[in-house]
Amino acid sequence: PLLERTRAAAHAGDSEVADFYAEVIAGLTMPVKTLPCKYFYDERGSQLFDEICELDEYYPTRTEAAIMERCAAEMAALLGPDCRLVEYGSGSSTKTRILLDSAPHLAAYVPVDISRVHLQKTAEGLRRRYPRLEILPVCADYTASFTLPEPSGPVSRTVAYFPGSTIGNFHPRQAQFFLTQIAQLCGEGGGLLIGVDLKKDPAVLHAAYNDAKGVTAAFNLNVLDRINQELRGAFVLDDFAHHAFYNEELGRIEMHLVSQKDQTVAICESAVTFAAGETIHTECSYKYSREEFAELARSAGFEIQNFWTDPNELFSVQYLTV
Ligand code: AVJ
Repeated sequence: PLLERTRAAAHAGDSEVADFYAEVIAGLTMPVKTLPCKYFYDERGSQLFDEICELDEYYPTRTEAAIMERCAAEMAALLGPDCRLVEYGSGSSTKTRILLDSAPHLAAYVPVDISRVHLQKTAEGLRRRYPRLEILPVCADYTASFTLPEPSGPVSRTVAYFPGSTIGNFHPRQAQFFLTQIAQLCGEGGGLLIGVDLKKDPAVLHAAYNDAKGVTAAFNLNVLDRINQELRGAFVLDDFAHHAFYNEELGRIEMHLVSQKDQTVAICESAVTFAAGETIHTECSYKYSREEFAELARSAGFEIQNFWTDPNELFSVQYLTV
């Protein structure tokens, strides 16, 4: 049975399945059922996310890339020579390349990612494209503390890069804590270049998370399929529906999976009961006004140095210093 396998895996030092199982059961036995959004990103989920990024309705990816294209030289100048650039979650190497193309004098580029496979691929691709750049990958959960590798040459400052508005997945308290950790890692004279999605017309937000082709729905439902595959779950995907809406009071998009009937679903040796209409909360995506994010940054020990946005003020890239 799975539990024996997971125990064996945990014993072998690979506790991934055991952690997944523990978090799924913990989340689904809470009064308001939840699942951590990090589990969206298995191979299929990552593929679906890439598809989301291409959708007409999903403005963040292309808007952020356009800001990077337009302002990369200015950003690179702020990093300055001999900067150690640390990317949190090295998934989106497209935006990184825009930055690296403009920043030829880095001390090193340090991609940090929890997925060893992802990390190796990113590092290989970048080594081919930037043969003179020192690339020092770190396999770690970037929300925990990790040790920064030392480049072979001098380091003037350490700057973190956190694109994609992934900060929006954190509750404000967690975001504050996480930014504080980044400030500590970078230290005095260090900085953070971060992509932050902005508050806007709720209709635009609604469309971005309820696309006409149903890709976001498939992305949301995929987490149940992943539980079926990896944890011997028995979810029937047709018995759950994608539901995403903008919670104006809390300033966040919420994604849920709504049970379409009363049902009990087995997951390995556990069973979870759902009432018709009951939801699993699968993701929060917080949106910030310029002022709100400045306040959050200040509370974490940062000061806003630069704020770049697009003509419609949909998205922002911001440079914060310690
Ligand atoms: C990767 C967290 C920025 O919140 O917009 C896209 C994930 N969820 N569509 C976001 C996501 C649904 C995305 N982030």
